[in-house]
Amino acid sequence: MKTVVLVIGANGQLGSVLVKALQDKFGQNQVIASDLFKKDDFDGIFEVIDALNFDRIQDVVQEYRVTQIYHLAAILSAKGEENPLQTWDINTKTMFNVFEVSRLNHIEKVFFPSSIAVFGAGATQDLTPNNAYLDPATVYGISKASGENWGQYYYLRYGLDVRSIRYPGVIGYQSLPGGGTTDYAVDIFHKAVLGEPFNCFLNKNTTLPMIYMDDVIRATLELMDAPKAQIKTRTSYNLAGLSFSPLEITEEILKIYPNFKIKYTPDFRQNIADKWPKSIDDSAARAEWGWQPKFDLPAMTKIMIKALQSYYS
Ligand code: AKB
Repeated sequence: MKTVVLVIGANGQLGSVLVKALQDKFGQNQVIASDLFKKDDFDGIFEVIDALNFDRIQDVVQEYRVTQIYHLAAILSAKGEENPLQTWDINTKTMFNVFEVSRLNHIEKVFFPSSIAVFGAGATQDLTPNNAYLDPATVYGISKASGENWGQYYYLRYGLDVRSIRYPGVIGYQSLPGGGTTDYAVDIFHKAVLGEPFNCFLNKNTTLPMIYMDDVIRATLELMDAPKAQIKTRTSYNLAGLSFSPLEITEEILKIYPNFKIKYTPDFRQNIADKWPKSIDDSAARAEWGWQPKFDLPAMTKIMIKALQSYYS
């Protein structure tokens, strides 16, 4: 059967880059991008979908004979704390809509992103294992921990092939993050290239797991391509790219912009970051579907700065 992919949340930081990667892989006519509105510069097939609307998702799935769904829409960790009950509603209702539409329409594979936000104070922070205790302290984290388990439930109960990765903070030049605790690590590059000082909302020694965009896109496609028999982890896979603190990324930036200035004004996001892992044990992803990250901090910094220099010039 011809692969037809529906991406829900295609305007987001990851979605906008993933859609292009999927178009390159399957062809533009086999990728349906969707979000609450269409961006003017979007190239390809686009359908407006509010993922809270079950019927609308199902209509698009049936119209295009969709075979795979990537459900990327969610309210992230920091933004989600502004209105906890609404965040829970949106994150879980959209997730159930996607799982139910997928079950009822015999979708071949579903990608449900989870996050390092599923971990809380009960998990060891260094090389956090895949099966660590999950006691998330944000609504986003609770919704992702629950979503992972629902994904496994749909797999065990209905045979729906749901696959999932616990994303670290994603860093790329193509798009901006929105509402996360790791967003600083993208903003800092924009400020450096613009020659502006940066006010960091985390303190300088807050080490968090991050990943460069090319690595995370490749990881997502590799997981979705892996033979079903190799996917033994049906909740979600830990995925490591690199880990660094605001101080360490600043030191890299200073090698290129020696006059770059940063100050630290920790806010409520510091409390969120303090409960997250510092580094991730992703040995299950490595063993079961061959995951290998390629980008370290110096390489990523050079690419980010070069790309943003040409964007702003
Ligand atoms: C966030 O900071 O909320 C996200 C995430 C780690 O899932 N980037």
